[in-house]
Amino acid sequence: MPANLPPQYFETEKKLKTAKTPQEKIAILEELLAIVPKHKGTEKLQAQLKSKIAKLRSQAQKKPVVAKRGPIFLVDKAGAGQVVLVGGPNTGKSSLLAALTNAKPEIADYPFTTRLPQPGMMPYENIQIQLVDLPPVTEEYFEFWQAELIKNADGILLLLDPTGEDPVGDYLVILAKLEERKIELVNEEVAIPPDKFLFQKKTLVVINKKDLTHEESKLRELQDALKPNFNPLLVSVVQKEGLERLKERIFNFLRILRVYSKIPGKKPDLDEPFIFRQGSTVMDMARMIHKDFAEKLRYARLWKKNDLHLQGVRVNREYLLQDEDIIELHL
Ligand SMILES: Nc1nc2c(ncn2[C@@H]2O[C@H](COP(=O)(O)OP(=O)(O)OP(=O)(O)O)[C@@H](O)[C@H]2O)c(=O)[nH]1
Ligand SMILES: [Mg+2]
Repeated sequence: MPANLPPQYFETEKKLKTAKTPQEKIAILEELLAIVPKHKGTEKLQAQLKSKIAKLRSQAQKKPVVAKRGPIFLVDKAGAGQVVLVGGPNTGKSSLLAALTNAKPEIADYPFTTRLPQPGMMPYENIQIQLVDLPPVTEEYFEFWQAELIKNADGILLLLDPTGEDPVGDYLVILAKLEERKIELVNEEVAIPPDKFLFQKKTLVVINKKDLTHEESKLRELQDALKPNFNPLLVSVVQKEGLERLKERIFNFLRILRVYSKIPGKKPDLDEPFIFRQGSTVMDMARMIHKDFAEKLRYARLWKKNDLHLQGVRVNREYLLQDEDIIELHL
């Protein structure tokens, strides 16, 4: 056991003894993982915590009947990124999933229409982004597995309805419920350190039902109540207003890079991009293709899909990839 753990670690660790369900244990272990300082001396401890979490997750999935607080539903990631739809009842989450993806969720004007997570694929230019519809979050209802899905996602789309009785109150309830599970919403610009990934979630706020929003003051009140630098997008899912802009915002906030691979002397395949996150380098691309490539890589040549001036310029292994780069690896 490394000596330099903060006192908070041992406080939290005590809770493990009294935790009963696998879900409770997972939550505590995740907390511990976040507390552990990230350096060489704690690598073993971090690995142990991660493997305990993985074991508990698979147990919980195999034996949903034993788990007192119910099963864990996880949705395998697909496409270039996974975005979960979070919001109160009737805010239009399922309507949005139906409008943007191939999925056919149940939509109705009563609350709790959605009971299980439902994924759908949203086409965006030459890639697909996965959206996952969830049951609503309310004061009384926020299942353990919903929080788990949110923590695992690449981003959150928070849907708000400004036509209800107390839109600001509904928003604050969601923030509070997420906070109970240690999830903090951050705006699109915040750079999240890797060890905070489970707990800080990039959030795009979408205010729906623009077509019914006639009370300017109520809308402004809701906008003012949002955390600073949340730049909400006003849409009407039913009238398909603002949806193209929304798709663009989803793509941008995921910080996706599409990179095309090119073989010397041949044309690149522009239909099948490799997907990276901002901050990836030519080395990461080589590693993804083959581990030998990463070792043997000497340099790369770069083309830009939309810039004819930059043709086959030589870049080094640390070159930071940009969206729509065309890369030829040289070993
Ligand atoms: N007027 C209007 N109605 C909308 C809009 N979007 C959704 N609705 C309606 O709002 C109701 C609820 O829509 P759903 O998509 O089922 O809402 P939800 O957020 O999935 O609801 P839960 O599954 O209960 O959490 C339905 O009657 C929709 O037709 C919109 O932009 N304008
Ligand atoms: Mg729904």
